[in-house]
Amino acid sequence: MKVANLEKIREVKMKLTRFMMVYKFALDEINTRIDILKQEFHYSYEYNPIEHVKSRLKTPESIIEKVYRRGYDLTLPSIRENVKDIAGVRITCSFTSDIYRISEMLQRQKDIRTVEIKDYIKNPKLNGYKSLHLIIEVPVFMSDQVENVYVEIQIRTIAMDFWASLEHKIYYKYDKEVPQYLLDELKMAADKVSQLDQKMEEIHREISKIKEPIDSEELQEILINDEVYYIPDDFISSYKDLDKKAE
Ligand code: 0O2
Repeated sequence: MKVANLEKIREVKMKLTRFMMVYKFALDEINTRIDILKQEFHYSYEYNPIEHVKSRLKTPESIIEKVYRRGYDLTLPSIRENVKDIAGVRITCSFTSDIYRISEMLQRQKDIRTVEIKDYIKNPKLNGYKSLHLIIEVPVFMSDQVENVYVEIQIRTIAMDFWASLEHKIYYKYDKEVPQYLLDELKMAADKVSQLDQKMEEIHREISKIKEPIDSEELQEILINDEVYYIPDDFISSYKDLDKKAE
């Protein structure tokens, strides 16, 4: 390889590394916020609405494929403005109501700007695909400047995720030409997924009405990071005063 070419590769590599790094930081930022929401829910309500979180950076090949497909300019400013899913996070929840709860909690954060919402749950795709997609913009504080970075967040239930993973595999197995009978079967499976999600939500609502028997000793314990903190009686007897001071 010619020296001039090596120089060019080095320069592209440097520019692309810095470009991609910012998206990695945006993912770190969002993952931390999701983790805080998850922990807060766990401590406050003893309930975890988030089953798992996965994040990924779009590969340079996949970025270029989208740029060509959509006819964008192959420059970094154009990619930054047009390809809004370079940083992607997928949140899997237990129930449909959790999806909207998580989505609102994220969008309410003051420094997050909601750019776009695609609600494929209220308006599923024709093949049966369901998921809530948000494009948000999050600030990333670099050493010399703040960069506002687009992140795509997909939020779905475990059942929706199960369906989407299988559909994705089938789609690529058949090189995007899936036989009609399989498309029909997938659509039927998607309807079953919706029924299952609805049923699970109903059962969840029913069981959350049931109050568990309370042990007062245990109730006076706070468990944080596997550490048990005991609430002194004085805190409880002066609770009203404590509350007033906090107002
Ligand atoms: P990857 O590797 O998952 O990121 P486009 O990005 O141009 O394809 P658009 O309109 O910009 O499409 O975005 P949209 O509709 O919000 O969907 C983008 C992503 O949602 C896809 O990313 C998939 O992850 C998921 N998705 C959308 N429709 C379907 C579907 O019918 N089946 C499945 N399994 N997933 C879907 P990418 O870019 O395809 O890939």
